[in-house]
Amino acid sequence: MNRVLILGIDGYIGYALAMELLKGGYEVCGLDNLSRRRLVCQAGSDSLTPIAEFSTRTTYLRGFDNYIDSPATINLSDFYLTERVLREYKPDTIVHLAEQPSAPWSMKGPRQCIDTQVSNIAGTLALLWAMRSQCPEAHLIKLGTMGEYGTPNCDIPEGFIPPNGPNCLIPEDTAILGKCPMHGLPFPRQPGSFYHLSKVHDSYNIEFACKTWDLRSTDIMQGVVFGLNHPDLPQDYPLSLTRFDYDQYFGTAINRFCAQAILGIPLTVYGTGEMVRGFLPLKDSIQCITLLIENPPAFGEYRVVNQFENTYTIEELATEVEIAAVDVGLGVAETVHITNPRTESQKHYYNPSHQTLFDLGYQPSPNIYQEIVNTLKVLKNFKSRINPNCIQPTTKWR
Ligand code: USQ
Repeated sequence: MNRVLILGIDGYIGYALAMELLKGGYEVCGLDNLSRRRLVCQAGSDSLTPIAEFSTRTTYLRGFDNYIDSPATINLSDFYLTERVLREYKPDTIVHLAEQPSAPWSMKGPRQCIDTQVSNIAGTLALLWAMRSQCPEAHLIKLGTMGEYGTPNCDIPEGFIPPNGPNCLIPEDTAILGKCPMHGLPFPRQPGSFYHLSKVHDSYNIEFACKTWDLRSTDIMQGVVFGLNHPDLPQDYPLSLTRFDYDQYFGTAINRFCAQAILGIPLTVYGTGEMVRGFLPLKDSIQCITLLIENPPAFGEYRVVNQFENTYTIEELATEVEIAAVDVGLGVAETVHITNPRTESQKHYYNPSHQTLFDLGYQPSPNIYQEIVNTLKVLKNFKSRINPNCIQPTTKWR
């Protein structure tokens, strides 16, 4: 039996992942400090999908007989509490999703920036120390981001640092740059926000803990996730639908475009819209994390996987949402190009590898267009919940 501890179980991915794992027969336990709800509220917004209170969600999860209760609302950076949870629960796998996930939030001002880096980095550090003392054999699956790489003018590899650190021998045929790209040296990083930087710092800390304490970890460089965890509106939706954010801080590109199309306001493509990113539907993210749970790295190994279905320009995706909006009867959605609030390359080379998950059996959703259609069909039931005042970007990088 694989006992999985989900950190950040109340979030967009965490809650959906918990339900899927429970349905799949895993024993699941989860923690959350409810910061996502709090920060989205501070941003003047709320989940577009109605979601139950956390205590109601916990009661619902208890209905699956393989859900294991734990002290629910703790801060990871509270080392002694985190250590106690690991001691009592003894997880085989820890899925760490419990971080502040927004780049624009981290660029809003000094308070948001410092909170982002302190809570993300300190939380992961406390977890690493607690794993070292309580469950050094567990597999840490840590949510990093494709944004750790930025947009370098070269191919982006995946890779691993084998047990015993970078000094161990690498077989000659794999020690060729490009084939075994992380043989001892992490790939150079060019993150584009203080949030993305927090994930880079995490990556270095995790890699160091694996090398030094023989922990094992998969660091997921995940692309931008979109969509919902159900293709249709489920009857018990306040319980079984995950949250969905669309505001300037916590909404991501496609999800924001969907909310804009439902409201009948222009889709906000930043700058020229030629930026390329890896994207994946939420259900693909869950499938990939499940595959990683099933296929842990060796003890002492630090493994990096790039997790996305495919790469797209933002402009292409806005066009997909425009077409889907007409198909679901929302009327014509218009796209506007607004001044890019971020400092980012708009026209750039982008060629990240993403073979590892395919080798593990990842079967991507055949059609992201259909995912967008399904998302719009469910979300249009909740049009009245969209607050148009929290959509336009006001936080600028410079
Ligand atoms: N963008 C627009 N219009 C919008 C919103 C975004 O053109 O209304 C553009 C941005 O300028 C950027 C791209 O879309 O070029 C992606 O932005 P995003 O807000 O969808 O995603 P990002 O800020 O990169 O962050 C999100 C998640 C983060 C995760 C990351 C993966 O919030 O937690 O780490 O996606 S990645 O983008 O691969 O770094």
